[in-house]
Amino acid sequence: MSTLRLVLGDQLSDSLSALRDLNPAQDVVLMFEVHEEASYVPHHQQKLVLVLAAMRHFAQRLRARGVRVDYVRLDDPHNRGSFSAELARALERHRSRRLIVTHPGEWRVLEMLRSWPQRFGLQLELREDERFLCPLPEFQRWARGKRQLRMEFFYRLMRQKTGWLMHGDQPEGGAWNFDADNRKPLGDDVVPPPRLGFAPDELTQAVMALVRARYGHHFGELDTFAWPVTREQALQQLDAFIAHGLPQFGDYQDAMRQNQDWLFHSALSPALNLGLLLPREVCEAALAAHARGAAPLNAVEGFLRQILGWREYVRGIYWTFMPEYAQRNHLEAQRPLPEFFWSGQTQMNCLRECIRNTREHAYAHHIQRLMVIGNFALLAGLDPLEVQRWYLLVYADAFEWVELPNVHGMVLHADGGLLGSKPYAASGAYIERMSDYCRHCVYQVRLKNGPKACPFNYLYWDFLQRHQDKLGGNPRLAMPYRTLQRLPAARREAITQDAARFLDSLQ
Ligand code: FAD
Ligand code: DLZ
Ligand code: SF4
Repeated sequence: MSTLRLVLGDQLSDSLSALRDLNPAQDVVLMFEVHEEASYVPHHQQKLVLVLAAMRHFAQRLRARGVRVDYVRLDDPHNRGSFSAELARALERHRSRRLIVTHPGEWRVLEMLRSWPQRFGLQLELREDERFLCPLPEFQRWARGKRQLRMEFFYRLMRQKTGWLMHGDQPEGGAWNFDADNRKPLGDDVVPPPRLGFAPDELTQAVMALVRARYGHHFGELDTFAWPVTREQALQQLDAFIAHGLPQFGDYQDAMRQNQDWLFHSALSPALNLGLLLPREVCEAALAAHARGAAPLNAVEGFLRQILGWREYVRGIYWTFMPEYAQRNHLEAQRPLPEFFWSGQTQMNCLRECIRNTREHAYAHHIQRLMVIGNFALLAGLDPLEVQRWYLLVYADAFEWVELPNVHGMVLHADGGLLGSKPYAASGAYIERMSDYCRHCVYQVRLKNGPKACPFNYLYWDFLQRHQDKLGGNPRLAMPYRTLQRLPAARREAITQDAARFLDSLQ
């Protein structure tokens, strides 16, 4: 009897555990394009093209290796539209009851897979996703019994485990992190490298036509699609980043500039999350650049921290605390998402610019996601479920295991401080320091109150006032709370009124 091996849309890696020990003479790889996955949230059109085009190219790659692939296309007239229904059809076609799958990236899909043995009388082998650097049991051993989890300590452990940037048991350069060096605003004379875009080939163009026809009403532009959809392209993008982006990645990691959508960021997250690149090889490429003197320590450490640290950490949090994690709303935020999250039509230039970027490329870099859009969602008290859904559908790299902890934990503090010790709340001064957005804005960032004042300014203090009971005792917020206590009553009143006026105007 043949063994069926299901490969999901974000499992496009040669080394996938579900493909290990595959017998090409007997086994069949199943891949399904299904409407349910395209629409459980209405993904950005570029994200749909990315996933489907990468799946089709991966199927070609497997076939070229002599693997039998049973691939169901979205426009197949017999397509029943969901993983479960397509599996049922495949079981009839192949008269097999043995299925191997690698652990999926989403709780919803895991639950679905777990229902299959009983539903279909199936022998299911669920294999660990070995593409990550920290196996889940290892993360869970580390997390067990800890009252607070902190990325920094997890990251140090991972540095010791891998030996990356280590001299014996000491970190290279004498410090675990160089964040203080990594907060330079981008001077007008600094020119970031151009994006390495990939012109869609025939296969990708066919997917673009399909997505336009079926999902043309989804958020986002499609004509600007230029993501890598094959491993070869992803490797080219990695090489380009190592040569042109990495050397200044650290310095300008937190910077933002009007009409500059990529800066020194790698834009590798979609390729990483689909499995076209593995985190180990990406980290090793950066380490090799450092070893040959082509990238400084602050850049390479900063980059490593994102992948070896944050990426692995948020995955551990997701799988340790789901499904209850998704329901948390520590700050009891309930405001609906304002319309401008879709249209981009707001007078706040920083938000307008980050949403434009998101519409055009299904991409925004970390500080845009965290300190502009996320900061606004936090200060305005937007409903975590609505915010989470938005982030999940607008970004090409968004898969729930990585997106949800970033939104609920890092941005909204909805998890009550499990992922990070304090909310990343900031006033307009932060955005002014790290970008040129305020130069192009109708609001005045130096004004604290009144109709012309930057809304981030009064929203910031109003947020702290509103949540004094939950956040007032946080030692990392002691300084702003001391400043708040010292504000005259009239100023505090003006803050409350300005914030109420502004927030009411969002409806
Ligand atoms: P670079 O700046 O070049 O960083 C290198 C790599 O580090 C990234 O490719 C990514 O794999 C990893 N990385 C960096 N920061 C994080 C992080 N906080 N968590 C996990 N990995 C990280 N990242 C996703 O991959 N998918 C998401 O759905 C996603 N949603 C986010 C939502 C919010 C609210 C925030 C604040 C962050 C989110 N991130 C997400 C993390 C981060 O913003 C993106 O990984 C990054 O912007 C991708 O661009 P890049 O490849 O140019 O990153
Ligand atoms: C995101 C996505 C989309 C849009 N379409 C498909 C698909 O048609 N077939 C498929 O196998 N996977 C798709 N995916 C990715 C899945 O939703 C993914 O497996 C889950 O998000 C779990 O990470
Ligand atoms: Fe954003 Fe305020 Fe600056 Fe305008 S003034 S760009 S709203 S931070």
